Amino acid sequence: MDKPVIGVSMSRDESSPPASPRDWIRRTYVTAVIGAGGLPLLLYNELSALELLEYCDGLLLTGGGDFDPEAFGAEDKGTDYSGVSVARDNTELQLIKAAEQLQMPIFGICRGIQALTVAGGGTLIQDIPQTRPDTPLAHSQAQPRQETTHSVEVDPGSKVADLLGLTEVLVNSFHHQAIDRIPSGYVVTARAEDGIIEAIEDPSAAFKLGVQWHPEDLVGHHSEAQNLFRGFVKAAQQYRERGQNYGRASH
Ligand SMILES: [Mn+2]
Repeated sequence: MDKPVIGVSMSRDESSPPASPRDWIRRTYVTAVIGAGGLPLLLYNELSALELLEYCDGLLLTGGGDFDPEAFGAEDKGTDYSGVSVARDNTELQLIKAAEQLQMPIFGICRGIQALTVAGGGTLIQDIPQTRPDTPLAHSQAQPRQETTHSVEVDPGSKVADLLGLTEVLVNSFHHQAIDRIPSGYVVTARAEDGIIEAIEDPSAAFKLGVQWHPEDLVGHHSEAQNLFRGFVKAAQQYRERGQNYGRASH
């Protein structure tokens, strides 16, 4: 049986001086997609990667460094500039736009939920410790990636609750930014107990959602994490079966 192809965005190392220029990815994204029955296609940070999207049935937006605040019309108020890659920002924003036009399933993780936010005209809290010094939660945990450290309350009627099979879930947390203004077309479907937004989805789409935690690192440790990838890959399979992949039709 042919597998749905999942386009997976990559990090770009913009370290200066660039000792060894590279686009890279943490392997757990790849293994989580494979484990859910998908075939990952790594999307490098050049605009020609948009041409690869026609071979894809789903778009996975991975974690990584901060967006340039200019991308959402803000002044820098605590962005980690060492993590900013304008090439990555631009590539991902165009990938999202193209995937939206195709009505292709999209799943955003950590920076990925923030990418969906910026693409949808929302804004970001640029630094949680600076903006919310009162929060008792450590959203940048020091524990290993597969360990859960805070809980998230999930909207019972949401797709993310349906996939998780839970309305409260323990998550890992590796972010110092979060959604501020909600992007148009989305609803908030999960929050941490301090109110920080932890999931959004577009209720009008077959599969267009983002989570602020890192389920790819919880696969194999917490069964509900794999369910998010299964649901995403299943939606990609349905997209493929509907023949919405315009590339394949012309090859
Ligand atoms: Mn968090």
